[in-house]
Amino acid sequence: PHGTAHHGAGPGHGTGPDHGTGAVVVVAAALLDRGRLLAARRSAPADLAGRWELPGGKVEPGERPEDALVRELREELGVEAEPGERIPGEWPLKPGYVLRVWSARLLSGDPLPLEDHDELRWLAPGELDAVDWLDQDRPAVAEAARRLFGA
Ligand code: 9L3
Ligand code: MG
Repeated sequence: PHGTAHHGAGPGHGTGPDHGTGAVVVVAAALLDRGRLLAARRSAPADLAGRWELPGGKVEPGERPEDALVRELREELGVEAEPGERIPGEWPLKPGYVLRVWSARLLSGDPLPLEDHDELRWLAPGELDAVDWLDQDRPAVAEAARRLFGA
């Protein structure tokens, strides 16, 4: 809504494809409510189904990553959320895709697995190992937990 994003603005200001590396940025939320972190179990595609992730998805061309995060949480979970800090780091996904994570606060709604997930769990800080995270998400969750829970 505030004009055109700059090319090459660097991390945190990607416009779909990251102009530094050419990789598509996938944003995911460390969504917090009442001191717990939301984990979502993927229902698709087949090779990822049954594994748990931080919810999110691909940034669209021209879209700001924080806006993509809000859109994905609305589409996938039916909630309104407010992005907070970027969790430092970037984690490789399949070739050509990288994962970046933001903290987010639940503003309204009760998350439901509306799209791409078949189960949700709110994890207390001591429960973060209770689900089978995607390999790709494991280091991102660990870093988010360090930042957000001091774990
Ligand atoms: N992915 C991995 N970890 C995550 C998310 C949100 C996504 N926390 C991977 C799964 C897909 C790709 O990124 O291969 C695109 O995600 P989506 O648009 O299918 O959610
Ligand atoms: Mg998704």
